[in-house]
Amino acid sequence: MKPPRCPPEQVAASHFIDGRRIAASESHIENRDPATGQMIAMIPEATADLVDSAVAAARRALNGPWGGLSDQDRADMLRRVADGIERRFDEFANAEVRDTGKPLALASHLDIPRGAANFRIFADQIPNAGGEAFRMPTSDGNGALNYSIRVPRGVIGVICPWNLPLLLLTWKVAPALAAGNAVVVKPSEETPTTAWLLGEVMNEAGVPAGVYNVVQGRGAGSTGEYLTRHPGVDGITFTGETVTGTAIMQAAAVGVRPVSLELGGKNAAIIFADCDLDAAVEGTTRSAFANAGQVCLGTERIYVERPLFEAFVARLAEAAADLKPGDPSDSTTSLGPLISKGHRAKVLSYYAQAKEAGARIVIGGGIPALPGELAGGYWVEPTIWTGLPPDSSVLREEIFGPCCHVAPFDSEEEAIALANDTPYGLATSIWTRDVTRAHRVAARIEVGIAWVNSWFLRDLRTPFGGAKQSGIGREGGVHGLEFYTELRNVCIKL
Ligand code: NAD
Ligand code: 6OD
Repeated sequence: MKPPRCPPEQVAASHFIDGRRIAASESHIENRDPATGQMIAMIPEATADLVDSAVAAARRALNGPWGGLSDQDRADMLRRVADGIERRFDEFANAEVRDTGKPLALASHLDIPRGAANFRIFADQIPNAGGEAFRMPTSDGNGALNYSIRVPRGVIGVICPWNLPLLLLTWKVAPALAAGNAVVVKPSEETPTTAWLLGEVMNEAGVPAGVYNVVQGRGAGSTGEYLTRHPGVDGITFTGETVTGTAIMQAAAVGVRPVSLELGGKNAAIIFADCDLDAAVEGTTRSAFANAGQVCLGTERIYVERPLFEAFVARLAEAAADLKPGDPSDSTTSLGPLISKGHRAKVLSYYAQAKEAGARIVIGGGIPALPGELAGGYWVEPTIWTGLPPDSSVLREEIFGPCCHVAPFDSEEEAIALANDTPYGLATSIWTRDVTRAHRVAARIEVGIAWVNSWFLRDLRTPFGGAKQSGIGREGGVHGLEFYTELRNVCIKL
């Protein structure tokens, strides 16, 4: 099924405020198809006044029927939203492919199913949002009952990136709504469509107007900043680059609003010589190249125990050579383009730096030749390097492209030290048949998520988030409740 290359009026995402599509705006942003570079739509950009009306709509919803709903009613609504995404599955998948250029197969297996699953998992978590209660003695002998309840935080500003647009947006919106908040979402300016489509699904599911609002636009100096600086926003949840997270934290400091930050990574894989080589190659190929390397959990640094080093590099290079760039809607395509011309320039600058620093380019390093209209897209070759010094910018900075560096190690201690030698701390994957070693290493890697003999294997009830400069807070299961609710201590003298 080929996603339509529609005329702009058919695909133009709009703002969604108070249950209604708002298309008008003073300025617009070009939305280009990353696979071809062609313009597919003009997206309206929200002004400060429009952001203000979205925040006001969210506040009205909190003070209206939404605030009075029972937990069960909210859970039922979230399940209807999940059903609605599944009913319009193809529409969501095609929109995601058009906006991101990712292969339809990936959007259909990961992004859209997770979009629906996120609403179901957090609907299931609502009954677990209880507090605690204590009987305490008092001097008059009557005692007191001291307990805590969780109350919604209020209006939540949700700022999302472009790499997994629906997945990451719903990963925030679903728990926010489960906890009884109202949201104003700003999707990435690169990927505006599924956030807007979700507004229609919210209406179909009976979610009251104003609970879910979308404002389209850019970040710094524009819509994103208007939202994060808005005094009517009670908390900000953000996924994106660490440098942007720092700016958002500063904006949130005004008014002492809490933040939840899921930021960048420079993730390492550690491959021990006793691993199942086939599984390690398959897992590492996915972790380095899935979504053209544009996954925050992706592996850009690979450390292989020396006896396996040459064999591993050869097998990884074979797997990378098998990746097939092409029309994202073709079911045989396994590698999409990068998101934008600007991002391709950034990734290619690291390809140049690796070359200058004397890396051995095992495979790739350039731009693939693609036929027809695909020639105008933002493609790069999957690339593997060896031989870079540990202080190379290529090994220290997040690239966010389909590329990785492989280096040998001689001891467990050395592997741990290499993996930890980064300001980031999001995820790692450890490949070994020695279970004791797996536990030992997982406990010492400074990350939020350690996978053993797997990658991106998720039980959505578990905590997700980064250590060090990869973030603040945990999402998932009951853990996100820390951010999406305020704990209120009630003490009743008996
Ligand atoms: P980005 O930080 O450039 O942008 C993310 C969002 O923030 C966009 O919607 C953007 O418009 C907005 N924004 C930018 N500046 C802003 C500002 N000053 N105020 C308010 N909003 C602002 O990130 P990106 O390029 O869209 O995404 C890629 C990055 O996201 C990578 O660093 C990746 O590692 C990270 N990421 C992290 C996770 C995670 O879970 N840790 C998940 C996905 C992506
Ligand atoms: O699986 C998730 O819940 C999650 N937040 C994934 C993030 C991927 C980053 O690109």
